[in-house]
Amino acid sequence: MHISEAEVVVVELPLKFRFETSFGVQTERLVPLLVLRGEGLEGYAEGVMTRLPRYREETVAGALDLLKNAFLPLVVGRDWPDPEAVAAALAPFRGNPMAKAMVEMAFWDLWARYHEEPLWRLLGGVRQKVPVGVSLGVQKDLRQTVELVGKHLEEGYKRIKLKIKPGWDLQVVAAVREAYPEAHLTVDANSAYTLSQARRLAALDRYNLDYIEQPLAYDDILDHARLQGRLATPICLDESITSARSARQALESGAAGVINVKVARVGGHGEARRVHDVARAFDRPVWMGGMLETGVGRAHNIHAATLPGYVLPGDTSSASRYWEKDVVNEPLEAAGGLMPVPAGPGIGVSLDWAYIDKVRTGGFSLSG
Ligand code: OSB
Ligand code: MG
Repeated sequence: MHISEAEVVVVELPLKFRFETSFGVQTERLVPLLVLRGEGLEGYAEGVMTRLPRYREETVAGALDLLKNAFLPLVVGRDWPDPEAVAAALAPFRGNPMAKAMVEMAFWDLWARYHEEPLWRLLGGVRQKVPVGVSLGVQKDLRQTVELVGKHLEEGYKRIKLKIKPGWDLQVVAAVREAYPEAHLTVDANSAYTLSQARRLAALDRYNLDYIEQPLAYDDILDHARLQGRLATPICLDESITSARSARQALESGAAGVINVKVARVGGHGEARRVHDVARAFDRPVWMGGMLETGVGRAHNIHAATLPGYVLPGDTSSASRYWEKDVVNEPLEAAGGLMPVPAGPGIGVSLDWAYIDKVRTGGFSLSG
């Protein structure tokens, strides 16, 4: 199918909560949205890279430069047989999977709409509701944390993930575990520890966590394998998994027992599906992560999480937790810990242009 035009709109959205992790505090998101147009249709994607490189190396400014000067000039004005061909055209550029994912994911949406199919069906999904939990940032104190955990368990969320860092780890897990002995609990360190702190991390073993997410460096595999040798709790890798190859290496080396898949972190739906397939070949579970997405990225993630290997609850909780007002018209709300897949062709959401124009801070268009 033909791509005739691309439009990038950058919006700035205030978060409803202060999201503190080991790598910083987030109170808003700077979100580049991509619209691909062709055959009278539109496909959408959002960039999950951060303003500053605090999660992985990618930044919004870097992505905008690549999109404008390299990726979009290559894909606009041409015919594409399928999403794999678009991904293959971008593959010679090194790295930058999040920027590449914007193009690939928008094309998947456009492609699915062109075929009048929901995205999940083209991806090979097997369910129409996906199990979800929540990711809770570092709070002011233990009492507030326990209260917040209770609120989300009452709402039906199936797993609670607590952000930890040195000095905010054992005591918070102990307090939450004491209050909720049966809850599915996990922790996410976002690379705040080193292998020399293995004993402190091993002290988490007694709290019956489902897994410990990304304790060590954002680009590390080998030290995680060493650490896993000293932990009973499975390690879940997030930042370190940027491709099916890194997923294979993590599982082969024993660096991870679980993988957090983020479609945009690994370069798009094609690679996310290959990560999923690698994990299945190792008989390991995956779950769908999140990057505080708007309805655009959230809808993509929900569709991708319908594949059979997504057996653990993901981070794709209700959009209304994050935004007073979303950039899409459709509400994306979980009930009883299950997030329904948006219906209709493609990702099943439409843009609220009136709101987008209000929060827009920049952008550009390109036509072939
Ligand atoms: O490490 O999973 C992470 C948010 C931004 C960047 C990294 C992470 C997160 C989250 C929140 O944990 C996931 C979400 O609620 O979207
Ligand atoms: Mg994480």
